[in-house]
Amino acid sequence: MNAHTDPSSLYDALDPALRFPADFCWGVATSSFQIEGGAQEGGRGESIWDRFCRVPGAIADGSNGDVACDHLHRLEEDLDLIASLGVNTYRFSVSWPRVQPLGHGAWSEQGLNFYSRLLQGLARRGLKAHMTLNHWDLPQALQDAGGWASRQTVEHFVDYARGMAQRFGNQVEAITTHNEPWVMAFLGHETGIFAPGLKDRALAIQVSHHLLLSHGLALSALRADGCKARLGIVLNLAPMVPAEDSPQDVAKAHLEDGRLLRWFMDPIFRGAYPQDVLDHLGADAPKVEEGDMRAIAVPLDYLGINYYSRSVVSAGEPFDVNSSGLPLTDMGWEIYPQGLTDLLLRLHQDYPVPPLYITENGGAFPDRLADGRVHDADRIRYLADHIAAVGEALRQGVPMAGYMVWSLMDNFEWASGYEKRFGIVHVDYQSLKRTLKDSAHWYQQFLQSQRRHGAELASAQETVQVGR
Ligand code: IFM
Repeated sequence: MNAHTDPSSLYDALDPALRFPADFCWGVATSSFQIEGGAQEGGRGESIWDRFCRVPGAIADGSNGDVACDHLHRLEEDLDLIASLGVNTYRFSVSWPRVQPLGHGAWSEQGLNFYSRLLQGLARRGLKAHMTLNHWDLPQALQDAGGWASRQTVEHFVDYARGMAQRFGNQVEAITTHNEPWVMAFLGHETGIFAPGLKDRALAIQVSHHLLLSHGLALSALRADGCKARLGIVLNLAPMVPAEDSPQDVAKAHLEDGRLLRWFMDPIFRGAYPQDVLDHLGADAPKVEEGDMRAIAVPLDYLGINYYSRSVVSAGEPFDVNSSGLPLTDMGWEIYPQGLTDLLLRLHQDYPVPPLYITENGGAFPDRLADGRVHDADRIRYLADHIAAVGEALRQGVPMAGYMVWSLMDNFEWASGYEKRFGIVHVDYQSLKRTLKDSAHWYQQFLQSQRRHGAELASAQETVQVGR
């Protein structure tokens, strides 16, 4: 595709027959640490990511989240930007150390006030709020006391969740407990490439259990408190594809599927960890107390899925993504929209899933800002093809409720720093100026066409009723 194609013509890349329900949720997503900045302001406590960014070599470009996109000081401008896209939903996360600097005890009024202004600003613009409580930025004070490996953090999280829901539960459509527990547990505690940078498999497994437990306990507590928001969790999932049809590769793919997908889906929907993974873990299996599994398996109002790519698994040499012939994003991830349809169909078939949201989907590409434009045709193609993949799952009966682009704007991409750009809005990190990329214009037009279609549907229904 020509890199300078007019974005409006790319709407045709979607099957014109593909029209989503009028009440489908369309959004953009961000997270606190990746965009807010203002790290030392308003009494905000230190988070594990603040600390991790100071470890030499931990972040590719040596950067940190001190300023990030300066969203803290550009709230109104950013909310206008979100509204201008024509989405009906904004997914964001709360920085726990901003609202409760030590992770327990005293709350920060200034921190709470920021989210209060955020929610009022969304409401004024007619936008629904999907609020995530934990998108990785655990208060450092809790880490110092053992972090997610300690059951006390579970208790603190439940208190934090209750405090947030009591204050804001009636202003948000949905509350997500955790974003991507797999990442926090395993990249943070087994490979150590993410905060808090630990390398201990047994610890990582225990952390994953505590994240799940805190999710379940928080949901029950919020429901007992009468919280009206819809409650759920967000998992990062991918189909595991054996590199070869050999019994070894097939077995390895099944195990990796167990470690990524079934490790989280089974306890939530079946109340038990997958036995094959427990057997594989042996002495590293988590310590589970009486009642934990029941607590985890509380019903969800929705499940959020973050999808970026498939994983190709080999029992021998690691699979070389360059050999598959599929295009890659700037993260080196294969672009494979069919995997999203496959994943959604499989979840629907294997588990009694509630309404599903794609809470993150998008791609990093080597964007170039020139003459005030970013011609990110690759990202438009990526988004169009993945939205079509969601539409196909919906057509085949999967209860899809929404789709949110990752991300609203370029931001701090964790260990990759600011080098990888996922936004549909470009951020100049010197001036902090925001510029809509072609993909943002494309999304605007796509959503406009969805609204037109929704209006046509509504008027057709009216005609039918009047005619009766
Ligand atoms: O930027 C992250 C996000 O914080 C969580 N999901 C994956 C994104 C891209 O790596």
